[in-house]
Amino acid sequence: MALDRLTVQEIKDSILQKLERNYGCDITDATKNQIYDALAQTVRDEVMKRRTAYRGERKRQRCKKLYYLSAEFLVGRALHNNMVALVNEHNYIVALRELGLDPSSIFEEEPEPGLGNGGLGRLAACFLDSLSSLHLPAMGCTIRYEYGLFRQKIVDGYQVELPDNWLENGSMWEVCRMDESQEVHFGGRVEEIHENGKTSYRHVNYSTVQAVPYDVPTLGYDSNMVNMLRCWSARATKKLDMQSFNRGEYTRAIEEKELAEVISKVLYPEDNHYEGKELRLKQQYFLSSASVQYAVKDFVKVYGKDFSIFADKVALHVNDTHPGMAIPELMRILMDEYGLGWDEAETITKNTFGYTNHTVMAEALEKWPEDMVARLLPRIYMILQEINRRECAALWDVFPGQWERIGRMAVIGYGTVNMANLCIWMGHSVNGVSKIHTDILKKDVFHDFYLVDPDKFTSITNGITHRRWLMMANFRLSSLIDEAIGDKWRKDYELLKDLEPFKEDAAFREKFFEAKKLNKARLSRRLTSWQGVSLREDDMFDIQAKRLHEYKRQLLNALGILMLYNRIKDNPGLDVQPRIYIFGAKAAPGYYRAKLIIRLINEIAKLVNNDPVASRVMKVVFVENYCVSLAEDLMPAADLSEQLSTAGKEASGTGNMKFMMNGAVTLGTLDGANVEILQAVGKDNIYIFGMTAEQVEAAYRQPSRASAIFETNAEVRRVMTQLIDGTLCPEQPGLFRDLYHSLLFGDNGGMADSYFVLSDLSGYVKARMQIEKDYRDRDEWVKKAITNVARSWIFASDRTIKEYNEKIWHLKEVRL
Ligand code: 26W
Repeated sequence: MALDRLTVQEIKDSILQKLERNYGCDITDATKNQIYDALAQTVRDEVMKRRTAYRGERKRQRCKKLYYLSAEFLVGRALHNNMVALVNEHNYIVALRELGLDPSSIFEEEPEPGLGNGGLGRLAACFLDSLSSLHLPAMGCTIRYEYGLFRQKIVDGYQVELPDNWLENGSMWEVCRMDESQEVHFGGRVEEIHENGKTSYRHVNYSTVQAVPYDVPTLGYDSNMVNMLRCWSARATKKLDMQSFNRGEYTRAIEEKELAEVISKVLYPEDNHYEGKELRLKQQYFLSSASVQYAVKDFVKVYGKDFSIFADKVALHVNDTHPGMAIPELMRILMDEYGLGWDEAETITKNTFGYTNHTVMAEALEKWPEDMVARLLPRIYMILQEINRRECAALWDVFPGQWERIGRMAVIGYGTVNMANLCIWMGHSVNGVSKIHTDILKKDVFHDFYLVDPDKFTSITNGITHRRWLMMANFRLSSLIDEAIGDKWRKDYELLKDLEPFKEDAAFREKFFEAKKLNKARLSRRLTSWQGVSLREDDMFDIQAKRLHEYKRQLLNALGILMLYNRIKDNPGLDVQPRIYIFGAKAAPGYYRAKLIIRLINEIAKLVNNDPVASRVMKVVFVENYCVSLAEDLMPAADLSEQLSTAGKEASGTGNMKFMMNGAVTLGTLDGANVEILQAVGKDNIYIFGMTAEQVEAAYRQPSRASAIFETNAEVRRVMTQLIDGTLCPEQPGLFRDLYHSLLFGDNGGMADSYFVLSDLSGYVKARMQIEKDYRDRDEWVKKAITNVARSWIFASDRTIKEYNEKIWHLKEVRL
């Protein structure tokens, strides 16, 4: 049963009516924000109607439900996306135009919820979108951070962080469910109780934080299926303690309240870097406990206390180890609240949990100090100890006498609680996010566990939702695809394949090229209003957009640009393809070197853009505050996608897929999903350079080649010298000494150039020169671009979710 779509007239009437009712104004005197409100309410009504139609259906059909637990959900703006899901974008756009409004300027009124750092959070959002569109029952669970990821300003070339107060004016899309609040307990101690020959445990003297859920509906495309993203917000349970307040102890009364509420105050801005902060552990347990308590209650409501079928009806998935405390939490609830024995609880838990690993960076793996866990979560700690005791005993049978190995694999060892070990040991499935990443997990990071139980390990390559990243972000290309192959690909992503033959059609190629150019113009307009820079639409757009990290090697890109600049200065007649180099990247606020690289890029931009000769063919732009909505403008405008990570370090990457789907050609290393992009498009439609993961591994065991490269390669020597001779930032010639030093000598006793920037620089610049040449053959280039779009179906998150479902979750579709 499909619900009717609103007509243009109905949409206009609804907007006008809401303006009148809510604000007592009409379209002529309404502010943009009021219009956004009226429009968003109209769309929300339509989404909620579908929610009502679906409501209760999953329970009636007694279907299994997935809880996808993730400390981050980077959903992006909802308004336009929901119009697309309602398959009514066209009518909405026409209605807005007929009211004399510019749709995109209304969309920009919506604050973007920045509840994630990067890849992992955005992946969770794409997954929920696909789950809904595939009619699979699921709930996303996360934290409703009052402050999302910081907003980035560039001041004098440096990154400055500003708070992201995205909830300042409330959010249109969330529904508060006070009735489903949960209590989460911290601190206190555990009492042992002996009764009728049985031992049980009681947690006492704890302090309580209330977890209040705010649900955000996620509508499936062209369907009535709505899955909820549940965002838990922390509240003090006790209203202000009026007695102590009256006694004059104002500050203590208020302090207690704030201490509870600080838990959901702010998202930690570190990406791929772990620090054992107590508040972070509190956040993680808060999310885990509230979500699992709810999942169990929801199960009991439908199925009663027959826990033997729990794992058939509930799947819990931990997105990286951050919500891993959900594992002992389920054990606790089953044993302490429902009286199950250890063995039964353990079997259920193991059959319920799946775990995805998203990084092999050693500094990102979570290990909590044992005493911190013991103090903050005493009952959970007891359970972890027992898990550990049994694990070590079991491993002793597999690896007799191998204490060192068992120590490495232990849930508790060397004074820390090792979260990855917990998630692997206590779950039924572990997966990597690309083929090469899974291979590295099996061979290296989790090799010991792989030996014990190889069947537990699977590989599922990441994906992105083509609805947001193609249909919504790139309507020009999307309508062109409709014209060529019809619009069935929108529901059935595999049909994108059918686009491939159109690369031989000259008229289609021309239109494709024009669409790209219009997208470049759109980006240019946005950047003009954003930060006052404009771009030439005829130039090649070369973009690297992702978090700033040494392993992602923005430095390689920057040094490559400097090298080309030198070549042009030496030879002003050099025939080069005009190109705009665009960077978008946030650095973790405490990551000194990453921030210095941002400064370097901005100094290179100054040098190049102000040079009369170089600026004719080069321009360097650092876009401020890279976020989801900026990505939606960047990807469709790109000709070239820079994916430069040191091989073996990037688990998958998903930006690479977004660029590809929008017709950008990849320049990348054999890392993460780049390997599979190469497989999909063939070597003529991608540019691969640099060391392989095996070569990188071998190089760690050899002395560094950095100084040899420096000594033998004059061009490398020159750019290196420019880092410290005042070419860049003459006022502060020593500014980039740290970068120079780390490349040539390494950090305190470590290896020089440990991310192999110098080793890969020549190969990188060579590949760039080849691209120069190839780009000028427009026909051939556009053919490559079309091939990339057509074969990007492999990287649709619908494909990814189908694989998760077949291998791990086993959910059934709920159809009305
Ligand atoms: C505890 C600190 C911390 C914070 C975030 C450690 C690790 C993370 C994330 C796991 C980092 C992350 O986002 N990883 C990215 O996950 C993407 C989705 O699978 C991959 O595409 C990226 O390659 C990976 O870097």
